[in-house]
Parts: sequence; C-alpha cells; structure tokens
Amino acid sequence: MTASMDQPHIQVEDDRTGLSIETLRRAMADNLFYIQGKWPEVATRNDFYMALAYTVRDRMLQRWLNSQRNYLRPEVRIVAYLSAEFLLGPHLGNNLINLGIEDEVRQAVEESGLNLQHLIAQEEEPGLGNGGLGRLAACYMDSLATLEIPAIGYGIRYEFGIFDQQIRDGWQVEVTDKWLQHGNPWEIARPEASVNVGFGGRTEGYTDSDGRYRMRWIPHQVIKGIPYDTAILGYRVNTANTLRLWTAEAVESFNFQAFNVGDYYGAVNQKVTSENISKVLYPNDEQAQGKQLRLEQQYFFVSCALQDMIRIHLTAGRTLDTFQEKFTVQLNDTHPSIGVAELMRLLVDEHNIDWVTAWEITQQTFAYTNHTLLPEALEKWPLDLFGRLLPRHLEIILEINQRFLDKIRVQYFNDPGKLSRMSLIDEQGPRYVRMANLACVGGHAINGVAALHSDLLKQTVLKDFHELWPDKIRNVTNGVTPRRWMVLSNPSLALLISDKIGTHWIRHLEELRQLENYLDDRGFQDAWRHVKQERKANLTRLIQERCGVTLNPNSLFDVQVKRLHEYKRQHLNVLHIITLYDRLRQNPNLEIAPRTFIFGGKAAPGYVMAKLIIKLINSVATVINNDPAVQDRLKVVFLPDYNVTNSQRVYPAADLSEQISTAGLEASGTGNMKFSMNGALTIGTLDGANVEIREEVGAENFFLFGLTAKEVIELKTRGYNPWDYHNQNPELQEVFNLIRSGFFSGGDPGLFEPLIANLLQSDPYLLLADYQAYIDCQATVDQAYRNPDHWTRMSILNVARIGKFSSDRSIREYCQQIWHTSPVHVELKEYVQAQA
Ligand code: 7GP
Repeated sequence: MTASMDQPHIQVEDDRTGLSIETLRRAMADNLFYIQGKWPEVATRNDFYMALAYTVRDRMLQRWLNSQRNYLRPEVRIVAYLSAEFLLGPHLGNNLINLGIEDEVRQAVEESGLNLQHLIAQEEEPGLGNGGLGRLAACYMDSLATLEIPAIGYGIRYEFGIFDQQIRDGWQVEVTDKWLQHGNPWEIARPEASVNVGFGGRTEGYTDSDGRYRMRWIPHQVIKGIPYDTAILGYRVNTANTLRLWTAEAVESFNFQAFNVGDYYGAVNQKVTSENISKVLYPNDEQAQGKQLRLEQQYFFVSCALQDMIRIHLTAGRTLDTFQEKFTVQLNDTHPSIGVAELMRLLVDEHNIDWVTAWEITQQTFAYTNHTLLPEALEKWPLDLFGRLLPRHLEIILEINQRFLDKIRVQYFNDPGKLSRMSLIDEQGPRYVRMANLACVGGHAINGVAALHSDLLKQTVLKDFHELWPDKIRNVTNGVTPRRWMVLSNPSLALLISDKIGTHWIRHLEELRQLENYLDDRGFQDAWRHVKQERKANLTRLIQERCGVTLNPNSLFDVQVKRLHEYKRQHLNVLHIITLYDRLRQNPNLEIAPRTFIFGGKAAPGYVMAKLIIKLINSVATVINNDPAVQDRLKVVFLPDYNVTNSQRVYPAADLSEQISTAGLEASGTGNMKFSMNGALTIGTLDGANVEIREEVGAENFFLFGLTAKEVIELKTRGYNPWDYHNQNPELQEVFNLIRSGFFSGGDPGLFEPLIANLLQSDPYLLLADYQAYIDCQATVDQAYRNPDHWTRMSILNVARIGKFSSDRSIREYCQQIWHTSPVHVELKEYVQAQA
C-alpha cells in the first residue's frame, strides 16, 4: 500500500481510481466484502465477477460524470439515438479494452488467485435486441463515444431480453432470458429523473388564460418511467456517453381506493399491468408486431426520452424554440416514430408553442433510418386501436396529415393515387396509421443503410417521397466497431496486426491498408494462418462443449450465423450441403477440401418455416455426422443460442462467410463486415453491403454468385416458375428426392414437406433460380481453399481493405450529413476539486 496517511482525500480517490495492480487487487477485495458481502472463501464466481465489475465501473465514473456534465452546457449539441433495441453484448471485456487497463486488471485478478477469462465469461449479456438493428445501435454507441460526440441512447430496459435458444430433438425451444437475476453492476438507477407517461382517456377543448382555444389530453392511466443509466465509454478517450433505458412502474404501488374496500388483488393488479410495458422484448425480427403492448412500449420509451431531453434543454438554460439546436434525434427504424407526434404534443399542448413553430422544431429535430424493405416489417397501426391508446396523438397526426396533403395536393392535383400512397393514413380498407410515412414527413432526413438499399428505397417503398423531396433520402452504409469485433474477439489477430503497423488502426481502420505491404512476407503469412488455426481450435472447443461434436480444425469452416429467415436462405446452404453429401455417396473417392458447416441463429417463436429450417439443419447434421463414409470430410453443426457472446468466438474462426440472401432483400448486413474483418472470405450475392465489401476488397477476393436485384425483379415480373429449374436439374431433383424420402427424418416423408412444397410451388426467395450458380461458386471456393498460400493472401487482403466498414466512418457520415455535430473534448475535473 502506497497511499500516505497525510493525504486523506487522495487516499479515497486512489482506491476508486488507482490503476496500480496493488490498488486494483485491494479494490476488488473491498468490493467483494462491502458490496457483495462475502468472504473470499464462500464467494461464488459471480461474486468475484461483480467485485471486478464494480472495480472497473469505478474507474469509468470520472469520465462518465464529466461527460454528463457537458450535456448541460448550453452550447453542447447532443445526438439522441432512439431505439427499441440495443444489443450490447457483455460490458466487462470491452470496458477493459476501452479503458486500456486489461493487463493491469489481468494481473490483479491473477494475484487474487482468479482467472480473468473466467470472470469475463461469467457476465450475462444484456440481449436487448433481436439482430442487426439492435446490434448496429450498440456499435454506434461505441463509435459515438470514441469520436467524442455527446450522445444519449434511449431505449427500454426489458426485464427479459431476447429468449435463450435451446435445441431439443433438433427443434428450437425458447427459454426466458433472466439477464437481471444476478444483478447488473453496470447500471445506475436514477429515480429522481423519473417521468410520467399517459395512456388512453380522451381529449377536450378549453380556453386558456390568454383566451386561446386549445386542446388537452386527459389520459385514463398514468405510468411512471424510471431511467437506468449505463456508461458507454469510448476507446482511450475521456468521453463516456449514457445509455438511458426506461423501466415502467405504476405511479402508486397500490391503488388505495381499491385497497380500502378490501380489493387487495385489484389494488396490486394495476401495478402488475403497468410493469408489463417493460417486461419483455418482442422476439420478432423484421416482422411488425401488431400488438397493443408493443405500441405501448414504443410510446412509453419515446415519451420518457423526449421529456428527458426537454428537461436537459431547460436545465441548460435554454428555451424550447431552440430545442432542435440542442438535440438531434435519430429514429432507429419506425419503432420510435411516434416521437414526431409526441414532440408536437409536448410543444403545443404542454409548452404553449404555436403549431407552425412547433412543426419547424420537430421537423428539424428528427431523422429516420430505414432498415428493411420487407413489406411485413412496415409498421402500421389500426386507427381505432391507436385512437383508443393515444387519442391526442391521433388528432395531431390527422392534423399533420391534413396540412401535408393540402400542400402536395397542389403539386399532384391530378394524381389521387399518389396522395393516397403518401397519406399518413392508409384508407384502402380498414384504416391504419402508417409509421414510415409519419417518420418521412416528420423529419429532415431519411437514410438507408447501404448504397443498394438506399437506391432501392428511392425506387420502391419511398418512391413518392423521393420525387417530392429529391435531397431528403441519403445513404449511410452501416459499419461495426473494430474494438469489439477485432480487438476484443480476436486478440491474437489484433496483436499480429499491431506488431506490423502499430495500434493506430484501432481508431482509424483505413490504416489496415498498410498490411498489403506484408502480403508476400512468408513469416507474416504463416503467422496469419497460425492465428486462424488457433481461433478455429477455440471454436472447436466451444462446439465440443455445446454440441458434443468433434470438429476437424483443418477443415474449411463454412459459417452462416444470423437470424433465421427465408430471405437469408439458410436452406439454400442446406441444399448445397446435401448436394455435396450426395456426390460423396455416389463417388466415395471424390476429392474435396474437408468442410465443416456451422450454423447459428434464432427463429422468431411464431415463424413456423424458420423453425422447420432449424430442424432440417439439425436433421441433416445428424445423418452426415454419423455416416462413417464421409467422416472427416463433412460435418454439420448448429450452435445453439447464437448471441453476441458466442458470436465473438465464431467470426474469428471462420474461413468462409455465407452472405447468400436473395438480392435486394438484405438491407445491409453487418455480420458480413465482422467476418471479413477477421479474415474470412465471403461467398455472397450482390446484396446489401456485400456490394460495397466486394468493391473494397476486390472482385478477385470475393466469391460472387446469383441473380442481381434487377434480375430478381425482372424474373418475378416475367413470371417465375421454380419447376423450370427443378425439371432441368437432375442433381437438384436428387436432393429433393432425398429429403422427401424421409432420409433425413427417420423415414418420415412428411416432416419437411411444407418446406419442399413451398420451394416447388412458389419459392418466393428464388432458391431454385440461384441453386446452380451457388453450387458452381462453392466449387470454386473448394478449389481456392486447396491452395493455402493463395487463400491466405485473399484473407489478408480482405482485412487490409475492410477499413470502410468501421462504424467510426458511419458515425462521421451521420455527423456531417445528418446531425451536423462535432466532437466535444471532455476535461477530467477531479471530483475532489469539483466538490469544493
Ligand atoms: C436489419 C437488416 O435486415 C440488416 O440488413 C441490417 O444490416 C441491419 O438491420 C442494420 O441496419 N434489420 C433489422 O434488424 C430489422 O429488424 C426491421 O428491421 C425494422
């Protein structure tokens, strides 16, 4: 112990912030005793994890509180990222890296007789998202902080996040995700910043004290939103932004009126139903959920967020006419788009601002990101449901709509079709509120998430809006954070790279280009292959543990991990596997590079076809893995419960990345970027960000196949008949026959019939049209893999040229094109001084 007794205030600070190994060790021991209330002898691994997590959090607080203080400076502009999902993944390892104290902490942990990897593995990840959209929000929070942009992420603190997936008898089984059950050391509750949110009831007109006739909302029910804050620390900077997630609670824990008449149950019941709002994340990916509770969730967190922003703005000493200067609000898809109506209501009804001014503020405040073209994901709410839950918002939306349509009616007076398509209300049958139209009209910018996707938006779903406002739709191609997806998940690769080019690339990913200088360096190539082998051995251990299947780490690891969805075409991958298997059965001497097919991903619980595809993968796996004839040449595994934690072991181990969606349907993809960053080569269609990845890494380092988006549309317009492809392809027929014979289903020919029938009768995602091209492309992959030197060069080039896909680049583009914000450096003001 070094702290001296004559400097008592430094002593306190030192225990909480000191970075010497001795201080860290002592801080952990203190936290174990004083927070967990345990002696080391009886402490569980979770107790030790908690003690360490608090030790690390303490070391973030200086940065965090000083960053928060900046929010209140009147001239500081803040990005508010509104998202129903934040798929963060575990914090501990990431915070150690961003703080730069990994080595010290590892030593301190070891000196305490523990293992850092074990403690990191103890963390239950906050799975507060479904897939791409939620994970993107998490990468963006990392980059915002790293680029020192003041930002707040607003969302819901779901008590149960995305379900845990188990596989039983080959089928997906959903288990509730109790991520909070052992406590969450990263969050701080801020009940003093709670706000109230109304629901239901009615509106009424009244005359205010100035004699003006106005409307007000008298809700039937009021629910309290309590914020829980988590620090999101940037990489090696002082900025630690806030992720503020809201929990719903009853305003009064008991309804005393009911309680007094003896209705104890009824009194408590109100509390129970209020808390339902933040109970569980809807597990649907790209499928709008028409449930009232979902709309309640959306309105709940958006209202909490906007009230919070207004409070911050007023506390900063500013008036509401400049709200749009203080805050720029990004809508992560349409889930938070009710914010447009809510901000209008807050400004006009609650803060007495005239409609026209309020509308200008609102439009300048919001911008909207679209994440999918799939029609089933377009959110629209039945008008009557909407009006019952949010009567005042419906009035406001109708007013916005009337003013909007009045304007464009002049422009398109002879085009009623146009008016009805752009209206905020769908009136073709039963009436609906269209949330995408609200987001388009209520903001100043709209963006897609990859170049192709943004172009398709302009040509299809947002065509009318694009014609009306030709500059409003932009593109910001997605990106992912190299801190989590390289430095944290692939430390040996990061080390190898830094050894050659220094560490600057971690914040400036374009600098990976320098790796091209080592392309022909034998030593570097060998080291590169060695890293990949080591990561494959690591994944092999995980799969042995979770699936009981032993993999051959020398085989080609061919990986498809993502949500299960027909448009992502996991079943096309399966058709290839069966084709290969069948060829090997016909010709046992066939020479192929040994392959291991690895799948992972969750299906929405109600998505029958997606669940059947999981069953198919597992059934094919069982047959192939138990067939001695193909041992060591083919293996198939489905890794259960694909999540952020597991994925960090998957990307680094992949040789081949499967990005095989029907062209035009994957908005961007972000897994494609993570694979490439870790040296996997891609087999893919010209879809989403694949197009740009291929442009960057070079066509010769990318396995391209399949119809283009344009060809897909043309084929569908001509009239697509899957039978045409089936009838002329004997090998494909053989594959179908094998499945239909019950070969993979214990002799039950009916099991996969719905899937087969769907492919033969309609095949909406054109698997049959792309089948042969895919099989041929896989043959070139096989050839390429058998030339290790060439493969390694391609792998190095993929990493060297992937710089564009850092989320830092995406965030810079949002800052320049959409948010008009710039970095604010955070000065560390020591709390000892601050208190003086
Ligand atoms: C996904 C897209 O499918 C994916 O291509 C993209 O990379 C990701 O967003 C991030 O932009 N969409 C969703 O996850 C989703 O739920 C429906 O979209 C709103």
